[in-house]
Amino acid sequence: MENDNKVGKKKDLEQNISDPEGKTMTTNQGVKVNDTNNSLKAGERGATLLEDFILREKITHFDHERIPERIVHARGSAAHGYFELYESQEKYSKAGIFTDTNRKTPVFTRFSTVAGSKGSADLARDVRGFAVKFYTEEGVFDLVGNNMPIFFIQDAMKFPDLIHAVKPEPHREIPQAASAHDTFYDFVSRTPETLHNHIWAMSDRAIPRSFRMMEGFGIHTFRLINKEGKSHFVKFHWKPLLGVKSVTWDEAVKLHGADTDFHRRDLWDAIDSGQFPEWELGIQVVPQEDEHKFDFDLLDPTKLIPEEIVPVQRIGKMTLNRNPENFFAETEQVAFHPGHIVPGIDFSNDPLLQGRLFSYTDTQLSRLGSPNFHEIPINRPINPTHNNQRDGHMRMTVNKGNTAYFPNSMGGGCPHMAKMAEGGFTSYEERIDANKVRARSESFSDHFSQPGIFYRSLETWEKNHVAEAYSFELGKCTQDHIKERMLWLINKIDKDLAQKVADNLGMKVPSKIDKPVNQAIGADDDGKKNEPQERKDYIDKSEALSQTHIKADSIATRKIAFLVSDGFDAGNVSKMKEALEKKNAVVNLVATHGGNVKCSEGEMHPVDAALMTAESVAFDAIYIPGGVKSVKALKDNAKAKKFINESLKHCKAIAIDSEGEELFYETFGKDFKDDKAVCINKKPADFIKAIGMHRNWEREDKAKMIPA
Ligand code: HDE
Repeated sequence: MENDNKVGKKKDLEQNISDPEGKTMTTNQGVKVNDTNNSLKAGERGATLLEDFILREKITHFDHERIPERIVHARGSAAHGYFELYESQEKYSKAGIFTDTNRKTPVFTRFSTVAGSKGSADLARDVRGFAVKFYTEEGVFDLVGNNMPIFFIQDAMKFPDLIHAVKPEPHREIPQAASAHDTFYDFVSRTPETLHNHIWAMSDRAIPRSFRMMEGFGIHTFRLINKEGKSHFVKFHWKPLLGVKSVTWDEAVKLHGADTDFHRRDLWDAIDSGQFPEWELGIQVVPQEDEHKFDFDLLDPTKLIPEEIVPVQRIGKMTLNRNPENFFAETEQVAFHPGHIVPGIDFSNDPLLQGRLFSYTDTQLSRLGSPNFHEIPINRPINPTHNNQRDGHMRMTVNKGNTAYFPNSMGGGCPHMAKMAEGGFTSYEERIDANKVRARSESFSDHFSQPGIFYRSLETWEKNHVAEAYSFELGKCTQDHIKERMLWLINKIDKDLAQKVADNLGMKVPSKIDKPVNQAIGADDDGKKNEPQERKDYIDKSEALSQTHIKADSIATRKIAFLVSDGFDAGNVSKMKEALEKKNAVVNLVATHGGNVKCSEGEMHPVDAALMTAESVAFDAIYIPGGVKSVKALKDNAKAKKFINESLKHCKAIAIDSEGEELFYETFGKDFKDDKAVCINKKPADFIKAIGMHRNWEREDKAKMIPA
């Protein structure tokens, strides 16, 4: 069902799949191996012989198994799927994926964190990468975006500085996958263009519940080019059908220990169980003539276009429906590049995008080791490629003929160049008349307005989380002058926010900072000053920026823990299980012991997780059914009580039936009897509604007092 387009990527990859089932072991040269356990020795206890080609081959290959991890976005997970277009967008673009509604374009999508190493924890506070490779019939198109609509910096020149500042401090390689340290804030506090992306990173968007519950953004302004050669500016969006959901910071911290692979596992399990994640592709289109109609510069990647000003049109849907066969071959070796575009799509002059166009091929040369990385199965296009590029490390293609140049007559002039009518790529002919300058446009100097709009758009619970995140991060910094500069800058975004953070830090919001302003903001002394402009509140709020307004109350794929022990009420459990599974939620029996657990009817049920290995943070909601014996055993189990207290603290939905009440009241539950998401002896439908809320944030202030 996956790819019924002309040349499916699945079929293409099958040529390279190696299945060992029923096969004999061989060396890499195809010689059958009779013993892979013992090396060749001079006598049973003798020295190993150099001639042992089987040992040498095995060890040599092992010695070279690792390749350098990505310098950024090293930690990631990916899946295959397809993209379908709802309606032709030919008025904007001539690209096949945006005009042909009969296509099912194969995609490979990789999600990632940015700062951490390949083995770091999934729940780090960080931006998430959201990179989609479309294998279109006209070549590969990569949309290499993030889960936040803006970036930290405006010019590619500053990328190495940003990354060096956030990565572990170089003298002692601490901290791993965390921005909460001096060097990052030293940089941020001197580079106010970072403030917009930074406040997003302080919000709950930086600790998603799941990759499947995040938005994606192309960030930069790109161009769409139609058949007539007319250009429209475009911003790309991915809108998840499961809504945008996050965990609390306390959960994120606990998940670091409980399940470092939480997001990776979640993506894999959902696809494995047939619950395919889906995103709609949205576009914000701006006619060429409107380029200068905004309060910000369209080429500035630290700015978004509020959806109230230019609505997002949903033009198609991506479904991820197949897990990779092999992590290294596919997820690790996939090479994305914002410069991989097809006719009908083009770049804007965003100076960050322009720099990226260089970086991505360059990095593959050291990461994958050869200019032939496009031949690796996961990277090769589904349409044939022909050109005069030749040779290099690990070349796979066997090129025929004796010409590798153009023009040629000896090869019949082949491969010949494509005419435009045959789909040949031509760049948009933008007129440029300018001096060559190393400078930044004055229109890039507004750093406070959009962080202000973002903050004002959040609901109270989201604002509280932002204030707590700033306080935590700055609380981890040791240098007062860095914290002061940050407070001074936050104050420019929002005075209340700055005051809250200052109170938590036990500091004052400075009315001025010691250093000359230009030093604090990163401008130089050479007359090229881009003084930050004062905040302009050109709009008050944008609803689309708050998670609260991104409605999706489906409980599909949500994990519900049923806390049980022997003797649990069989009737309650089967009624609740049936109702939840009908809505595609995942029910896990979490018991006081492993193996099987006996219900009140005497039947044995397999335990999904024993309490000793299970943590509440791995679940979205909990259910405590009745059953006298079961409840008694749970009452004697400290972990069961911790499980309930933590779930309360994290504002999760909880259902309790019959004798289960006794256990609930032995926890902090007794203070939450009337809570909106606590369902005591209610119908399964009420519990389903409570889970659909994701969290009852109204509970948060009181629940924070639970010392779990
Ligand atoms: Fe990247 N980025 N980036 N980046 N980026 C990489 O490419 C770079 C930027 C993004 O799952 C690297 O193959 C520069 C913005 C994603 O494999 C590298 C600049 C956005 C991924 C690189 C940026 C991104 C990368 C590292 C500033 C959002 C992971 C390994 C000019 C729109 C892709 C690699 C995957 C990966 C460079 C800024 C997204 C070094 C120089 C802005 C999702 O080439």
